[in-house]
Amino acid sequence: MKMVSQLVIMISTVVFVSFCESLSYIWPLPWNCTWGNQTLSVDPSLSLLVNGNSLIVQQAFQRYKRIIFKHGSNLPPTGLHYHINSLHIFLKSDDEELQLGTDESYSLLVTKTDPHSIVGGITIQANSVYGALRALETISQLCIFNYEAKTVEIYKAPWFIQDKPRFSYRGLMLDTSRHYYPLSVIKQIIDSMAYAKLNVLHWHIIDEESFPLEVPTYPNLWKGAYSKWERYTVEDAYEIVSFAKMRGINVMAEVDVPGHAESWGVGYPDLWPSLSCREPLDVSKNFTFDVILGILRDMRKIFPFELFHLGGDEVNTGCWSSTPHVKQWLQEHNMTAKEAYQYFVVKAQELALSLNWTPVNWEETFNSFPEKLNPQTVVHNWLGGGVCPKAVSKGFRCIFSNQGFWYLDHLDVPWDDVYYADPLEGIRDVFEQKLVLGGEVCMWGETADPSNVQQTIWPRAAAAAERLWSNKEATSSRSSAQLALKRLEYFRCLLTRRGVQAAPVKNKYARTAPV
Ligand code: CP6
Repeated sequence: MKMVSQLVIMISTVVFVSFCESLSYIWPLPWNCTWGNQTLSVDPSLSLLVNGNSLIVQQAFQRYKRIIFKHGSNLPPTGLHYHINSLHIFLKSDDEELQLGTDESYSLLVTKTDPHSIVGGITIQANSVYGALRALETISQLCIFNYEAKTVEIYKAPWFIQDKPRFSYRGLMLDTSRHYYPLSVIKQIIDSMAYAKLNVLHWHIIDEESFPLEVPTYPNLWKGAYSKWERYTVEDAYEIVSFAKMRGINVMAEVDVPGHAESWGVGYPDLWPSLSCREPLDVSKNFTFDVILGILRDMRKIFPFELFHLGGDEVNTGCWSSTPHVKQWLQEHNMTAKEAYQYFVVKAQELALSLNWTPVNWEETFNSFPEKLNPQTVVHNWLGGGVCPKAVSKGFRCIFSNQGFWYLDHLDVPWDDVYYADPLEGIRDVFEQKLVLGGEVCMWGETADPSNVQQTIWPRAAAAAERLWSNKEATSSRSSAQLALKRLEYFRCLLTRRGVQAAPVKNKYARTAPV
């Protein structure tokens, strides 16, 4: 901190102190910014000086250099102090552990080189390597290619930015059961998430339509894949998890039980109550829970993230009561079909907890039997009724995904409805607010595949990403909508420049002429 205060004193030409609404558009909006009126050029041989040995930071630096100098760059005019050729990163720790709540804050200083000091150029301070990654993203958004001079420039220097996430969980859900996505597409989605500072990929791998994941303990399960070419090996899944980690993104896997599991029975028909009742999974058989435990054990080796999603939504318990052997089992155990749903969910939770995972469940589980859920449970909202205020008032943690705002397959929801939805809506108590981990936009797969998935995700996912990252006060007044729109249009262009097929921002406001 001492160094930063010295550096701040160096800034003599600051003209603004505010929430970062300068003409260098950054998305999501940083918490605190000051800037000036100098133009600096960035040397294409920009070098990295970082303490510690983090491979993640070194590789991120190389990735961002490729982005920043994508168009090539002339050497900037030499001999000037208005010329940046080094980037210093000061890390408090080079530990690469990535979990919920890993510190992603950073401060960033961009100044002309001071001949009397080792600093000057670009300086990042961060508590963790992941804060440094967020800072690199911000820097890349400040770097602008000057098509006349053919150099990369930073306008409005000196910059001093202090930034941190508003929420620790900033997710995107991807459904690979309804349509299969090749690894290359998933990787591009992960890359694009990092551009918007999203940090959790919720991988809804399996559902009723297909079972694309290899499970070594029960090798027939992926007979439920659409084809041999539309499935993920254990190595593929590892590759996704490590690719995401390099970008500061956790992968939360989901095994949705007992509903949405029809595809499991393609390889193991005993999991179906009967041929006319193929889901929910057969609650009456021990085999069902053996298979769940086998899947979870195999997946535990792949997914180090502390959260694991057990689904629990849309369970048609009527299917159980109308199947003779299940009906008999219910009678023997003195259970209604509804109680069997509770029994199933709680049992699945116990299996996940035994593997040292924190269970996440869709909100119907909380709506049906809140007092039976493990107190560690994270309640995942999706219906429109506002479950998070209720869940946190009972001490549960919550993730916000209200389908009226944050379901990306609802194509009629405009970007500004996405933008102004808030995970803390209806929660006043500060302690209860802290139980809201954040939120997630959901890209269900019925109507999306590699041909349109990026256009469906972006730009609206970016609107949610800013809600989850930025200061609410700075981004929630309807009067600032015009400015948010301009920045979002700019971010959408940034995505397309980086090869992401983001759709145009559709807006109710008239587009203004270029300035
Ligand atoms: N699949 C699963 C789905 C949905 C859910 N779970 C879903 C339901 C309603 C809408 C969109 C998606 N397709 N497994 C609900 C959590 Cl509108």
